[in-house]
Amino acid sequence: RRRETDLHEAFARGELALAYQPVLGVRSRAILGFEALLRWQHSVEGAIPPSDFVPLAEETGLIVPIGAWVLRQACAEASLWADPIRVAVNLSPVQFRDPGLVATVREALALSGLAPQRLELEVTESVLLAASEANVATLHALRQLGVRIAMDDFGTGYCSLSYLQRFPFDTIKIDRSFVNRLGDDPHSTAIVRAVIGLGASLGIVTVAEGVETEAQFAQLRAEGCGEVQGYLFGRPAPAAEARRLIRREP
Ligand code: G
Ligand code: G
Ligand code: MN
Ligand code: NA
Repeated sequence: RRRETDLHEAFARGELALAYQPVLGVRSRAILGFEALLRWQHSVEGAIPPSDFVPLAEETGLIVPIGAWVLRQACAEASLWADPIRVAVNLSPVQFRDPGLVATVREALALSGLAPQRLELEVTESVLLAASEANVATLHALRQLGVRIAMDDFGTGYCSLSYLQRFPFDTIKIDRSFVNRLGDDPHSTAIVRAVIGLGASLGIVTVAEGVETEAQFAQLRAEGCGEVQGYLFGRPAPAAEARRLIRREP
C-alpha cells in the first residue's frame, strides 16, 4: 500500500505530472480542448495511475495542495495553446471541503492569464450527493468566475438526473461504460441516445468518453453527440505532445 509520506515526497520532488487527452468536435473533428490527467512518474516503478494514489491523496487531504498545483499547471499550459482551445481539470469532492477552492481557481486563472471560459472544471456526482447545499453554492461561485462546469462520468452515479436539476451544468461527459458498448448492447445504445437528447433539450454540450472505434464514432455522430474523447483520437500524453497536435491542426 502506498504511504502518505511517499506521495508527499513525490509531490515535493516534482514527480507528479499532467497528461493531456484531446477532446474533438464530432462534426469538425477539430481539437476543441484537452482533459488534464494526473500522473505519478515514480523513479523505480514508472508511471503510477491516478486510481493508485488519488484515493490516498483524498484520504490524507493532500489532494488540496496537489489539486491547486494541477489547476495552476493546467491553466499555465493552456495559456500557450491557440485560443479558444480549452483545458478540463478534474476536481475531487474533497477539494470542495476546502474554503479556499474558489480563490485557488481565481489565482490559477490570474497567474496564467487564461480566459476563464477556456477552463472547464469536471466534477462527479459525489460532489452533489447528500446534503451538499454548500457544494452547490461553491459550484455557482466557480461559475461566477466565468469557468465552465462539467458533470463527469454521467450515468454511473446514484441518481444522475437529479444532479442536472440541482445545478445547470455546461457539459455532460457520458461515461465510457456506455460508449464502449454502443452498437452491441441495445440498452447502452438507447441510454446514450437518451442522454444526447437530454443534453440537446437542456442546451448542455454532450461529450462521449472512451471512444475507441470508428463504428462508435459513426454512431455518436448519427445520434448528434457534440464532442468526443478516447483512444481513437488520442491517448493522454505529455504537454509537448498536446502542443504538437495543436500545431498540426489546419
Ligand atoms: O488517467 P486515468 O484513466 O487513470 O484517470 C482516472 C481518474 O483519475 C480520472 O477519471 C479522474 O477521476 C482521476 N484524476 C485524474 N487526474 C486527476 C486530477 O488532477 N485530480 C483529481 N481529483 N482526479 C484526477
Ligand atoms: O473519470 P475520468 O473520465 O476523468 O477518466 C478519464 C480516464 O479515462 C483517463 O484517465 C483516460 O486514461 C481514460 N480513457 C480515456 N480514453 C479512453 C479510452 O478510449 N478507453 C479507455 N479504456 N480509457 C480511456
Ligand atoms: Mn474526467
Ligand atoms: Na469521466
